[in-house]
Amino acid sequence: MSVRVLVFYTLALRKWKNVIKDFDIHFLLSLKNYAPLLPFCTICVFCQKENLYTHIKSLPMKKYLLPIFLLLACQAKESSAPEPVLPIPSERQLAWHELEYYGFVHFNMNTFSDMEWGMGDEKPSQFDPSELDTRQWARIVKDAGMKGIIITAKHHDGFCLWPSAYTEHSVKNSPWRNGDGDLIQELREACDEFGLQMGIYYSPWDRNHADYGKPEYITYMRNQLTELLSNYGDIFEVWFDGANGGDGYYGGANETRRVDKKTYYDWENTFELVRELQPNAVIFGDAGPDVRWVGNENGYAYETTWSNLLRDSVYAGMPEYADMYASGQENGTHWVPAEADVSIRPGWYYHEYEDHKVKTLAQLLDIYYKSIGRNASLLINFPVDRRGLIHEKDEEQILKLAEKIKEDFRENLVLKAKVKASNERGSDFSAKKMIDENPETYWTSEDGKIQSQLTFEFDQATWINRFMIREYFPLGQRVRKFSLEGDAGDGWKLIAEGTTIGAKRILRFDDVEVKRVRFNILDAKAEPLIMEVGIFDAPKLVTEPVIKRKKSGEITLEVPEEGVDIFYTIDDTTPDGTSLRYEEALVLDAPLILQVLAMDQSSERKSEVLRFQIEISKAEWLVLHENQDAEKAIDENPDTFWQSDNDELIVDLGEELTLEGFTYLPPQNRYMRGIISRYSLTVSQDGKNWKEVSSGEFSNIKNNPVEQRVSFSPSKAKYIRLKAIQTVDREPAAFAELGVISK
Ligand code: FUL
Ligand code: CA
Repeated sequence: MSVRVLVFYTLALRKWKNVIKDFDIHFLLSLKNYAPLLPFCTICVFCQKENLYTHIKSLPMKKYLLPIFLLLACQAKESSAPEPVLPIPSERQLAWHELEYYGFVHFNMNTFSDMEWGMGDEKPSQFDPSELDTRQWARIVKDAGMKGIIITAKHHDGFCLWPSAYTEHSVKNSPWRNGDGDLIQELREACDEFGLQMGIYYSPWDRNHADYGKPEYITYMRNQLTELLSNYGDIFEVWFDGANGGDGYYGGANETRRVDKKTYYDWENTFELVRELQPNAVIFGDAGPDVRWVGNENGYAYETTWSNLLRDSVYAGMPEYADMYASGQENGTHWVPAEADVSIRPGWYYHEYEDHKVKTLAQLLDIYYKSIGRNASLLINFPVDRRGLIHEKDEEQILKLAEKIKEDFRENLVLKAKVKASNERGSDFSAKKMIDENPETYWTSEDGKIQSQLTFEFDQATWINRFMIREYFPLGQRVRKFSLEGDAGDGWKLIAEGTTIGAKRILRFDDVEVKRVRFNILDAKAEPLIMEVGIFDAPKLVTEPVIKRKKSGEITLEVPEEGVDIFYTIDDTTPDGTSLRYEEALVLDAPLILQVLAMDQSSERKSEVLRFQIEISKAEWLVLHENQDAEKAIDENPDTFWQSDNDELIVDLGEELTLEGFTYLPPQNRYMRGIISRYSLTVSQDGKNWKEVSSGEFSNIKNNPVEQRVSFSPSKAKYIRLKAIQTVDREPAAFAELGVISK
């Protein structure tokens, strides 16, 4: 073939490629094979030729057509979709992946018994919400941007939220709706009204049922699942909890009967039943089979998170699961993606004493980025309260998160960039497919080309701090190593690096100004497939500073994001951007009032102003107890405490002061023991002669274990002694922190 002919072919091919860009290439190819069989010319219906073949024969340039078709054919072969890399998701898993974010509701007997794991001996009469309103849940969940709700139909204590025909331990024997209520049905209606999906949590472990541990219980469980999965419409997820107190830690009604978690539930047949009744529902469990537990209850997935799992090595409730399997395996045999579950409060169930412990926006945002941003779905729990409502504080926080997520992803800057890939597998898989906002299209490279660079170039220097990337996972998860670089005009600099991508990976980094961004795929199991890329410039998170104090008296103020400034005053005026700027730890001449404010000067956003009463420092204080842990009662750390075996705490203040009151912080850990409810406070100038200056009760401290502030008439003291007259649980008195109010 002469060079001229070759050049001609190439040019002709280019032109043809443009013409047929939007044409189905397979259709054209089939024309080549079947043209003689067609009754008339399909391409040019007006040419009156008998068929395409006779048309081609009549063309003057016909001798070039065959080579062109051949070249096209080669081209077409090259741009056929790559082979899948197993394992790949099933249809039901694909549908589940689209949800990404949904709500959990823990509401059941524990709400009324004030427990996390009820014993199973509770009475149905205890279940009595006063204002239960599933529409309120659905409205909040919807406003939060979530796509569904999973409800604890039956928890470990065995109480059922629907009137099951197989037990008396259910709503039908409760005062709620005079025993005519069906909470699952009410939730179904609310979900339908708000366009949400509904999922069912069902605890296999049952502390109430007399047959638990025997084969009869398995029949009971299947009967109940049949009710739940037949009578309430489409269920998107069936959540089987792996917890089982039979591990020996917790006593309970039937704990004497140990079960073999691997075999007792006969999962194979139980799953088959679920499949039969709800073929589209995914089944959640430690070992899947469809969706797996992330291995912690903090809502975090791991930097490396594979959707692949060595599923046959895992069983629900296995002790080594979290360490060995939770992050998935590159060589995992089955597609079992991770779901991160976390409660918006410390407990899964509502406890009034956690009203002051609802997660902050900074914490929730962190959870969002570390779950959805790390190839997991996110399931945030609302401990619905005794009224039967999501608590106002929980609502406020979850809506703040929704607002912030919207803000962070408001504008996808990638749409303003020119995008290029180091290699493309034909026009069907061009780099543009990563920014066409179509989840069905993707960029990929030619066979064998694994290491790749994706470059995004802006017209002008642009500030960025988030990079989002998604693999086209229907053909398997592939990428095992990547890096992200930015160039402001003076060469490429590393911004971030990592391992897995999966369904979605979001990289969060400090603000950087760039003209170009380059995403390098350094290693993958096969040709990488990228469905979507996003680049964002999220506004800074401006929340009130967190204050911390050391025993030395030093005060530090912290905000979650760099670049946000803190301003403060100590003269009782309200701080603003012209006040003292916080730069290093403060040592202040207390007592005084410290007022603080966080501010992002670039956007002028401000936090609320916080006011702290700063008391004299504890630097010179001594606890008069032999026990070395006693120090924890005055170490200015709210998370440490000391439990005193004689119910009292004596402190030497180091100098004589005029006191006007004292403060007491009860323990703040999850299982607070020894909270003082009635006390006596005595003071002394010499450590020998004591005088009581205050006594009484800390009302509601059990339900609201916040710092207690008590005033008394001014008294001189070098020593103080706080003695418990009574503790909430009759345990020895515990002190997280003792403080004074001085003149
Ligand atoms: C755990 C249970 O023991 C907790 O009570 C809660 O339901 C949580 C979601 O799962 O395994
Ligand atoms: Ca402490």
